[in-house]
Amino acid sequence: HEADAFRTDLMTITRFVLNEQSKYPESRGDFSILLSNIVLGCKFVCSAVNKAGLAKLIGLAGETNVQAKNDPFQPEPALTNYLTSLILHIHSPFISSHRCLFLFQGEEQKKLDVLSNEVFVKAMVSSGRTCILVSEEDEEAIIVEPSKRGKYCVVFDPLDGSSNIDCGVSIGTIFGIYMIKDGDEARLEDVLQPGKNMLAAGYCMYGSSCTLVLSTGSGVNGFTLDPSLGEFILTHPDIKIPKKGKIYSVNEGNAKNWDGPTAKFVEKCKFPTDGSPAKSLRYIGSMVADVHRTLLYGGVFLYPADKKSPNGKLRVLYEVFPMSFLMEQAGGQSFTGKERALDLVPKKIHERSPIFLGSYDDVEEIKALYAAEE
Ligand code: AHM
Ligand code: MG
Repeated sequence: HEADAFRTDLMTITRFVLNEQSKYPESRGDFSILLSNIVLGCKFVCSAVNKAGLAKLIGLAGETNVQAKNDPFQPEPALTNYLTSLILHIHSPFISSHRCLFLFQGEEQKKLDVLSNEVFVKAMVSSGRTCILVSEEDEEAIIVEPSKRGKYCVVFDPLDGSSNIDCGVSIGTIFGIYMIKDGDEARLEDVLQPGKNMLAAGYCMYGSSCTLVLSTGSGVNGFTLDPSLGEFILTHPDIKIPKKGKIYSVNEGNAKNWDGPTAKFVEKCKFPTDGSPAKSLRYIGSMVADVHRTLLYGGVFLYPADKKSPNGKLRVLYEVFPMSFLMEQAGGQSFTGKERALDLVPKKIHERSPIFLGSYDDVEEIKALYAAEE
């Protein structure tokens, strides 16, 4: 009756986090509350992302969309009504449905990232457990007003992979959590800390299923959203990345501007000289999806420096650090071309860094190529 037990005794993310919490008798549950608000944000974004494709049709019903009027495809009024009610169905304690509809209308579709940001900021502030928030969408850090302050700093990219939004390809949310001693004295320096000081990190991928991957510093666990329950269920306990992989993942369109070690590494992936088989190339262009595959199947994901962008593209605080934290917790490595990524000390909240992360042995090879260069 193993199968029965599996179906009826579900390890939800809430139960999982409470179990973890019970290991620390002195804990007052603040972290669990913060995390449940992050989970709520992810569920909201997931629901919005799933409806985004339909939102284009809704745009046809509205008066504001110029493009739509010239569109030869005009849906039946009944269909339009049905879709409108579907979109209006997005209930949230944070945003009125009217606002949602506006954000979803035709030309405004890209605003999904703005909507996601609003949801996350509000979920974080209303948790009463945060003091500083850094979002990829906001130029300045948000210092939470004193009456709602707690001791956690959250850095996040509410909807990463913007180029994939309009074509329905996987996108995701990335987050990292720091803790400070005294929330009352929150300062910007509290988030300008090396990634190794993070308490927890994770991402949620809005793909063929909605998957949340989390580390609180003792391994990595993956949860899948069961839409019928509205709960994330533990589906990938204790994820370990294969020691060596068969896949490399990089935007090769930038190859002409790469530095020597990056170019040599990719060349070796395609034309190995040690008798091993050539690696396959997989590149989605959504960091969450590319890293998720790397974590499960092994291999290496890189966004290196190039002549045009000497610091690469990806942001240290809410892209490089959380993903590096997860990689190390899963037994892999993460390297900037100069040092262990988690040792980096950011000077600015939106700072960028080159990044090479994935299977231990593959990153070891990259490190050797950079060492040989010196
Ligand atoms: P974004 O913040 O505009 O979404 O950019 C971040 C994304 C990452 O998800 C992805 O790894 C990378 O940009 C892909 O960049 P490129 O299109 O240059 O290959
Ligand atoms: Mg991003």
